[in-house]
Amino acid sequence: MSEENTSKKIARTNFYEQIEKKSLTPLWEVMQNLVLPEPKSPCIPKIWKYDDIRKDILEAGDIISTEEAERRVLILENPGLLGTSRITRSLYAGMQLILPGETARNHRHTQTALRFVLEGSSAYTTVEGEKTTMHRGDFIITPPWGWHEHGNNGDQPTIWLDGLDIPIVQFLDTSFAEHYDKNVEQPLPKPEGDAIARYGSGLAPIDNFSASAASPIFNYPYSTTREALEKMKGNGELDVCHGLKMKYTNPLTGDYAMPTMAAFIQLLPSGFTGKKYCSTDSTVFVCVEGEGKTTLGDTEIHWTENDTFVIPSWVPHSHNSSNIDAVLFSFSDRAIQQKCGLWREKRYSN
Ligand code: 1HN
Repeated sequence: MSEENTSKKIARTNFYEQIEKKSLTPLWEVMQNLVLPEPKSPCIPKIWKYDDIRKDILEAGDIISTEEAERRVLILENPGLLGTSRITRSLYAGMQLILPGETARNHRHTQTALRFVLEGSSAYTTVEGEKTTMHRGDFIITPPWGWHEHGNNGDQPTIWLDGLDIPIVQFLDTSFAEHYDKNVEQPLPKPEGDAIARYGSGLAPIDNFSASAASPIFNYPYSTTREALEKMKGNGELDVCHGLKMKYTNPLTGDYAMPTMAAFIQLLPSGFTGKKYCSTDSTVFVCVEGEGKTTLGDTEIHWTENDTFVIPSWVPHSHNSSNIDAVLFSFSDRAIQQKCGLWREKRYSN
């Protein structure tokens, strides 16, 4: 180093020490880490095979009750985000088990939750005074600050995937939570099925309602979703990257069902070979039906029923189904990204 450069360096080091005491720090030393030319997520692509983790979730049923745990969940923690309880930088995901005869008590929090049911048909969740039975493939939401509790009246375990916007709420320092009176179930002023009849039948109340932050429909049953996909499949062109991909919507606004998170369902017909694609929303996928693979450069993720996998922001990837139709559920933070004008996607020509 020249004499001039050495003295410059010393002057700068001294200056940094001087300003540090005043809680000042030079932008020019960190700017390239703050403003990247394109996204570079610490999130790592990863698959959780259901066959493998199901055993662990059931074993958790032997070692802790819902009463002790509040919610019996194994967090799907991204290996690139260890110790943060995150599956992507902005999202939390976990596998929840509720055993026959159990309840998970009523509480509410500012975090929005979604549930995607993987197994069982005898559990229920109650959201804001309406109960709904949980069936495989149902997409269920809990709005921010909505009361919710779960139970299982049948004789089989029920397992579902939870997705919450916990890291977003953490980042904004807006977490509030409270419990209902211990061991008291919330009142049920609405009969089961009221929300879907009132808002999910192409109808809406003519007055005395205002669109809230989340969709008034809180269970989007798989039976309806699957039938719609089947009907649309043979009609119209498929997207070259996504096959037939639809978003779950709030019927009152046409927006995503939740304010921060977006959720999707897609059908890849048998033998579908998707084109390469990337988007800024790191995405969690669940294989609902069929099997296939997602290719990311040299990495291949092979998925089958109930496997959960994550694709990080801005990583090019392509989906392929096998010789049977595949259905993928997915969720991401696209809803909040789009509201902030941040979301981008890129389609590759090869
Ligand atoms: C929660 O309320 C549930 O209600 C699941 O099932 C997972 C993770 C963190 C905070 C609250 C539930 C959760 C959660």
